[in-house]
Amino acid sequence: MSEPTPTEIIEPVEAIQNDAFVAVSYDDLIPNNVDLSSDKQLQRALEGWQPNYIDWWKDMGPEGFQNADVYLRTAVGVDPSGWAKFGHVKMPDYRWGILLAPKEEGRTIPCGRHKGEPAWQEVPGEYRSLLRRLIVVQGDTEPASVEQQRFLGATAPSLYDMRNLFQVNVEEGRHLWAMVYLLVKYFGRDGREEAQALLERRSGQQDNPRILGAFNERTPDWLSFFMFTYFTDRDGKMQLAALAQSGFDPLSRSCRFMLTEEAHHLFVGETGVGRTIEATCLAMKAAGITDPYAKEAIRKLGVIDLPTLQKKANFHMSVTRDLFGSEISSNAASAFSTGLKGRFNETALDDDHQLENATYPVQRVIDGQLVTEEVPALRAINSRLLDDYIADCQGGIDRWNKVIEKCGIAFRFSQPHKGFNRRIGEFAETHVSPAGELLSAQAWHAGKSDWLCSDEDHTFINSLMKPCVQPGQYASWIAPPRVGINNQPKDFEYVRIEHS
Ligand code: BYC
Repeated sequence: MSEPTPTEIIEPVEAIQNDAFVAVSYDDLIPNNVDLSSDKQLQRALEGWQPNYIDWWKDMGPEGFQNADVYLRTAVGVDPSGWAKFGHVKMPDYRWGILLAPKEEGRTIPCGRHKGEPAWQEVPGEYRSLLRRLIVVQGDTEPASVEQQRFLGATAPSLYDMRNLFQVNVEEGRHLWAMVYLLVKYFGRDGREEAQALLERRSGQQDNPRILGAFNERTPDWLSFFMFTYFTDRDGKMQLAALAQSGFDPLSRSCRFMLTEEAHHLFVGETGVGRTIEATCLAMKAAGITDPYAKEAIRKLGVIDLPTLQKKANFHMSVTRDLFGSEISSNAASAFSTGLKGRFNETALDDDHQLENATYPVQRVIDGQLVTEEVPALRAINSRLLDDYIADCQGGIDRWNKVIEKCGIAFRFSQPHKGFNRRIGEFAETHVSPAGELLSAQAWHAGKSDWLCSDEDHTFINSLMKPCVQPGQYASWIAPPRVGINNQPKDFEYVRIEHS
């Protein structure tokens, strides 16, 4: 899979409809395409937040590589046909900016009780706190992921991968800027306080953790990073796509542009896991091993056996499914019927977009049985987005399976049952196997190490995490990419680390 072009990237979310090129002003301290210099009060407030952001980046951003020159992509416009430029940059000098997709003249609210009314250009007063909460939750995930990944530079399997990590990190930083802009511009004093609090919560910290569960988990190794960028960034894609349908137009425009950046993160995840699988399959083939469960023999080759990769994927899939909230949720019903958050591909769906009388099938556990129940569709909005997410995950999994099939190995990756290893929602109180059987606590504990990585698996994965920083070299457990970033040659020096 070569890196998608911006046009491919935005297709699934019909993101930027307007062809008008909206250049980004790099003359201002804060690059932007929102004419920031015309609003001095806002400009001052954001320029006041900026040094705190840089302090946070230096404290909690990539550890040890702040002086390295990294081949980064910076947005220079929001036009799908040419919005980014590439060049070596030190990360703290990255020009984090405020970028909104172009305004669609005449846009109307796509869903809920205000459907068809002109999209809001200011915060609708009666929905202020719900809207602020959605923006804060979205914003909180961005610095959280940077914090989770901050130690990975030291064990990068190649300069190519190290560069991709840092690209993802700076763009998550930019996504934080996107939400902070909305808070500071539209929510006055409490918006400024929330913007500050976004820099104060810390992933995994007991006293002041990040808001959502998965963002307090550790990302201890590169395999976790690739799984995270495939599965958890995909929650980002789905949630941003739903927020891109917001009746609050500035949020919609922010999310539409964020989606173009998100596509690269998904690419990093899909190809990272795919290259790991490829290295395993090729090493097995060269050694004449056909049994994917010959764990010890496979691990001796310096690659990760496929069943362990499935276990790792099981963890990331289940933790990420929790990010959709409870399947049946009155919060989600309010967000939809107020018009603040739509569904995935809202405008393309063929229904009344109000759902007052509609139902949606939700899987639940009732009296110790798995049942599918028709639930009022408004209350099942999270469940529907989760189903859309699970369907969206399958494409990459199918492509991974093709790699294995090509090598003639009898193993296929699959998604565990929706209820597997859940902490939030309908299945939080039950144990469900990957195959979808309801289990006693005892049976769950007996099977757990077959379904999720054990300490021993983690120790093995960790033992492979040795840095590989010569241009063009790759660690044993991961295959080189097919194509370089921006078509650079195989031995390109993506990160110049001599000064870091
Ligand atoms: N952990 O009715 P409920 C991304 C809370 S990822 C902890 O079940 P609701 C990215 C919930 O906050 C996308 N708490 O769910 C990816 C609520 O608390 P309050 C991020 C949880 O409200 C990779 C209570 O439980 N964006 O961008 O319908 C790298 C009851 O809530 C969790 C968004 O999520 C949890 N997993 O939906 C970088 C979009 N789940 O408010 C970035 C914005 C629920 O009663 N957020 N709770 O104190 C939302 O749309 C909603 O807040 C949620 C929750 C979908 C997350």
